[in-house]
Amino acid sequence: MNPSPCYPTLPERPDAEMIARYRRDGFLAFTTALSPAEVRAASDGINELVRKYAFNEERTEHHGAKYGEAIKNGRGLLFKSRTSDFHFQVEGTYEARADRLDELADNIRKFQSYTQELPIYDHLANQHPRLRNLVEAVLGPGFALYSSMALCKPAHGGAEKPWHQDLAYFAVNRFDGVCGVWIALDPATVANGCMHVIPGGHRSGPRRHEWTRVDCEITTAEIDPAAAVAVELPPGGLMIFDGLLPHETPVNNSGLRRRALQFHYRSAATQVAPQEEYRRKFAGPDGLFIGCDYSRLETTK
Ligand SMILES: O=C(O)CCC(=O)C(=O)O
Repeated sequence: MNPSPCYPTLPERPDAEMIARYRRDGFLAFTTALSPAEVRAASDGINELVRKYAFNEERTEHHGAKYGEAIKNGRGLLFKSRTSDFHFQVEGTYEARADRLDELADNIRKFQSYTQELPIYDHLANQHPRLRNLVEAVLGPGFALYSSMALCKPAHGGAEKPWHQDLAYFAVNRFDGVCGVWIALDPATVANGCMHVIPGGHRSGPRRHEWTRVDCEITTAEIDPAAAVAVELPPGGLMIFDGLLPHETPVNNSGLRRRALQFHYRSAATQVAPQEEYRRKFAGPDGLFIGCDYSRLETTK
């Protein structure tokens, strides 16, 4: 597989050549974007939030109860805040114990809605000047944070996130105004499950997704793995990508965990849409929805 070329440093403002490349390829990657201190604070923050919420007074729920035990990425204990939307999911194969919270922090699969939990996450998502300039260059002024979701891939088996387009999940009224920012907190390599993308794949529009035993993923026939490139990044490296770019991260079979933060943004012109409107837009030639249909999962459980 070809490695993807990265720019060395996230500049004060991206230049026209970078933005043209983003429009053509659907992504840009920078080897250095965060300072080592920001990386350390963001990574330590994961342990801090695990110590705060795991096995405390906040609710715990089994993810599978909602999304179906049959789906690999739906398994794993879920810890939720009582006072905010923040929650995190433990890797499905890991047995969480209240007396091993740092070990538990190394076995988290997913963190969600975390930007207001610690100042470092608010800083990175909403205030980091170079990051804001990058998102503004892509989406235009007046963009807004749409979601914060981090996948942490534990060593020795952290689950894959199969090929998908993020807009298969996001109910919005237009598809040209969403981007994701993915930030490595550990070295992200092919061995521990770095990002893989199909350059230019965003330009073909929505692709058909289906539920498999692992997750909601693009139908195999609609992905050419030979066209994929791996985006390896050191801690503090960053990738920005279009909401329609097909991407995946493989299983982490290495001995090194792979934590990453992720923020998604929408342009000022992009609004959250009613489900019916969104489903009519993220549709195949027959007019039927081809995104991630949770109602189908509920009925096929
Ligand atoms: O960080 C990862 O492993 C994958 C993230 C991703 O593709 C997603 O959350 O949509």
